[in-house]
Amino acid sequence: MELGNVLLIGESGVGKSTLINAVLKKPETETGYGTTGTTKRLEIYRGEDVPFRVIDTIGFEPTFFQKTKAINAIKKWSKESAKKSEKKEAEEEDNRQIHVIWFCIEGTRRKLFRDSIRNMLRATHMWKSIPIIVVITKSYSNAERRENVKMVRDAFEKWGKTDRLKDVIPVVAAPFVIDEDNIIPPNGIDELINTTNDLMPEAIQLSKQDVEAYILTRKRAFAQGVIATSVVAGVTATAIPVPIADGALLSAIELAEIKAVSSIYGIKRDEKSKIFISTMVEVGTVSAVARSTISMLKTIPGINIAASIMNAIIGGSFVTLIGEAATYAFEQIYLGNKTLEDTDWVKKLMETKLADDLTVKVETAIRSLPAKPTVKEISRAIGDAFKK
Ligand SMILES: Nc1nc2c(ncn2[C@@H]2O[C@H](COP(=O)(O)OP(=O)(O)OP(=O)(O)O)[C@@H](O)[C@H]2O)c(=O)[nH]1
Ligand SMILES: [Mg+2]
Repeated sequence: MELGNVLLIGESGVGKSTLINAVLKKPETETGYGTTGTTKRLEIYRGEDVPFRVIDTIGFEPTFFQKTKAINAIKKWSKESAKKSEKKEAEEEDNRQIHVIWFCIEGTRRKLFRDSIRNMLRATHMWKSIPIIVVITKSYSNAERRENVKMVRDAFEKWGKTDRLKDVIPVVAAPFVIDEDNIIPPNGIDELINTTNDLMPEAIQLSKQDVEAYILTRKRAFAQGVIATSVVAGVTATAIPVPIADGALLSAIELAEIKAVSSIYGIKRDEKSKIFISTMVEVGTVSAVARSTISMLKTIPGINIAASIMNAIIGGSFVTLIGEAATYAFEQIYLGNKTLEDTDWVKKLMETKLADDLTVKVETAIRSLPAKPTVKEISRAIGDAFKK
């Protein structure tokens, strides 16, 4: 497939690599492009099922010299292809025209917005007809989003470049853990994918349907990320030599997890979603089914490990199971197959999941662990056991 090209610029540490990982499914770096000069300045990524590659500039530092070097590498990359296609060589890879530029700025450093934007505009003036999307990374604060967007728009106006600005998108590219009971999930990536797809040449654009399907796979990946983060919190909280009486220890973590997953699927915070979510937490922590599952797991025959480790594995497994149930439930709502009013349905869904083969998963996790496992090792073992 012919691919479009997105040029990604932004100073070191703003979150370019994290953004690429959020947007692209199974990102891989392309090899065989660079001559030695360019390989150090560019990293080119492509992913599955998406019609564009992303060109990450390395060393796009504040100094003019560094920026020039980074930009020259891109110019060279583009030109090389022009030469090649003149010679009718490398026909399958000759499309090196930039279609969109993503300007990355960091939401938490708004004092720098105006100067960063000017720097990026200057650096990319040779692509002056190419549309720009400003990506405001690390947009953890909802309250600041609107004002940040406005500041970006004002900056473009001030530098007289409003016509180049296609969109300003605040994003969170990886889960941000404020506290074990407060996780901010990825956000804004779907809009970025949509807008970028729209700016690709028509011949390679994904259809509305395909872009929706692609976004759904990204949402699933984000939910997995939230689950992995929550599992670490769950394992940490339960790795204490006190028996879990009723799973109540986990309810704060599970609540944060379910809320984060719900937000990935665009579920609004209101009375209905509150009831739906608390139903899930209740079944997953203090219900009769949860209790009997916990006591059953604690007495798996033939297992002899420290009570604290057993607790941690059970805790982490519950968090995983509930995260997976939440992913499924909110996806069904997102797709319009279910509604937030279907609380009986979700209750049953949770109960069925709990009654399922949790024992096998817990056993698998236990057997793969060393004698004195760390939180990280336990969390990974649980993740692997659930993947099977
Ligand atoms: N939790 C969270 N962390 C983020 C996010 N975006 C960036 N970070 C963190 O910010 C730091 C820098 O992010 P990178 O993606 O490496 O930034 P970069 O722009 O690629 O940096 P260079 O490669 O040095 O130019 C890392 O510790 C990331 O984990 C985000 O959306 N969520
Ligand atoms: Mg990077």
